[in-house]
Amino acid sequence: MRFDVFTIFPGMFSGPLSESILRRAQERGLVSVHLHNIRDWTTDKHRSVDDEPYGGGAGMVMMAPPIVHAVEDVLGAELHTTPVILLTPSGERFTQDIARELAQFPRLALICGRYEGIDDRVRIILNARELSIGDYVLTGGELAAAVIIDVVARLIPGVIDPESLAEESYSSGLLEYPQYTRPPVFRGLAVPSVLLSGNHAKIAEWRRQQALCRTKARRPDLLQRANLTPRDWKLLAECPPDPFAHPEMAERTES
Ligand code: 6GU
Repeated sequence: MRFDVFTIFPGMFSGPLSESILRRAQERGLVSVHLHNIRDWTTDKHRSVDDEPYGGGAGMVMMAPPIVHAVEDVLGAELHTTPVILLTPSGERFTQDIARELAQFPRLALICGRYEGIDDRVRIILNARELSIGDYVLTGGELAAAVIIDVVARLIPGVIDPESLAEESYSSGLLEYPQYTRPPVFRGLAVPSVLLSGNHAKIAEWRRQQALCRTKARRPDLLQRANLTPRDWKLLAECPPDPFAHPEMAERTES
C-alpha cells in the first residue's frame, strides 16, 4: 500500500512513521509513505500556500492551485483510481469500517488542511472525500493523516498478527475485556482469580461479560449495533462492579 501525503509540514510525520510497526512495515516493503511539500508547487516568490477568505472573516484559506497541481502531478493517470482524502474537522467521521474500505486500495492520497480551511474547489476538482478523526479540533490535518495511515496500514496483510486483529475492540463491535500480566498482586490489587484458575470456559465467559459490561458503561451506543445472544443479555443483567472503581481512584479523579 502506497500513501501519498500532501502537506506544508512534512516534518510532522517523521516521528510516527519511523518507529515500531509502521517502521517495520515500510522496511518490509508492505507500506510506503511519500511526503510531498505543497510549497513545491507554488509559483510566486514568497511560495504562498494561503490567502484571505473571499467574503471576509478571520484567518487564512489554503489556495486551490498548489494543492491541485501537486496531487495531479504526483498521481498522474492514477488520480482516477486512487481515493483522495481531505483531512478536515468538518469531514465525515473516520471509523474502522472506513479504514477496512480504504485498505482495499493499493494507493491513497491524503491532503492535510491547515489554517481556517481549504478552498472548496480542491474537493470538487479532485473528487476528494473529507474525513475527520473525531469531534475535537487539531491545529491541522497532519496528525489526523498520521492516524489514518496507522489505522489503515495495520489492516494490510502481514503488517500485524491476524489473531490480534480479530479479537480487538470494534471488530467484534464491543470494547475489549481488561488484560493483566505479572505480578499477580500489585499495590494490593489482585488479578481476578478466574484468570489464574485454568478453567478456560469460565475465563471466556468472564471476558465476554467484562467486554459487554464495559461497553454498556462507556459506549452504550455500540451495544445497540452488536448482535447479542440470550446468554449475552443474561451476562449484561449481572454486571459486576468495576474493579478499578475503588475509593483510592475515586479520590484521585475528584481532586
Ligand atoms: Cl482531519 N483536522 C483538524 N484540523 N482537526 C480535526 C480533524 C482533522 N479531525 C478531528 N479534528
